[in-house]
Amino acid sequence: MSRPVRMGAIDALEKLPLWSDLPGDRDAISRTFVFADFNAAFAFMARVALKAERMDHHPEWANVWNRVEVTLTTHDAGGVTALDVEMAAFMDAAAAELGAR
Ligand code: H2B
Repeated sequence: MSRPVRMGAIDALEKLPLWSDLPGDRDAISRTFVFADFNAAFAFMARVALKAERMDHHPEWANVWNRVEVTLTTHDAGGVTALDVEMAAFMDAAAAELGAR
């Protein structure tokens, strides 16, 4: 499968108002999701995990109880691509459905 070319965090963020440019040297975007409890946070992660497998595109993330910290970048491209925008938009929609703030 051909992989998308790098667009960079700045262009990606024009489409993703809830995301930020990851501090530091890596071309990546990040968002922290906060849910009501662990159950909602883990439901979010389960939905995203299935999406990640379908896309063959996987987030870097960490979970502590009701909080999920996400970094998206395309390792194969060395930076942010359309795959990250698609994944970020999917996460935004799933998180909204699950009542994230
Ligand atoms: N996820 C992310 N975020 N970036 C990648 O470049 C990537 C991936 N590549 N998941 C995939 C898997 C690749 O390693 C496999 C071999 O297709």
